[in-house]
Amino acid sequence: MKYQYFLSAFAIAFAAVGSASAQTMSHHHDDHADNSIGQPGMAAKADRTIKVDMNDNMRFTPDDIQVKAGDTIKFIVTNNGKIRHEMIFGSDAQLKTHYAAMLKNPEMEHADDNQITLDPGKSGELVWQFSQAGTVNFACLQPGHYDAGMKGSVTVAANGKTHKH
Ligand SMILES: [Cu+2]
Repeated sequence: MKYQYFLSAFAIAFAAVGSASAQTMSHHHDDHADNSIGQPGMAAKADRTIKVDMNDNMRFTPDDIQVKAGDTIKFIVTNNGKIRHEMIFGSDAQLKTHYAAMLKNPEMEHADDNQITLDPGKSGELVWQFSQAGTVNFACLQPGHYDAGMKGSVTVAANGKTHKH
């Protein structure tokens, strides 16, 4: 018996899916280097732990936080929504500038030590030391969220005694 083998050659075209990777731009903020909003803290030295909930109602709970100058706060942030949210500390001006940049480039990768970005259902920690009396703002800068009122503030009270860590 004679067997014939037919070999079919299939030309497989691999369509190069144009770099679907979103334009990734990172940016760094030296604008909080002046220490006015505080600085990254160490979890081991946290004076208090504050749980913050983020939700698709575009609100932080709580959105009004009281601390004392010098306090290191461990924020345990949870995204209980179905879309991405983030908590970013800054002055009002810093947040507005940053938000404008986010609107121009929504896929902008932004990561810094003054912020935490969380996918739905995720939790994370952000440890921050508040150094000066005054107000430190925070907001979610995902496009549309800031406009919808996803913001809050930390009131930093003067601390009479010298605070040493
Ligand atoms: Cu948000």
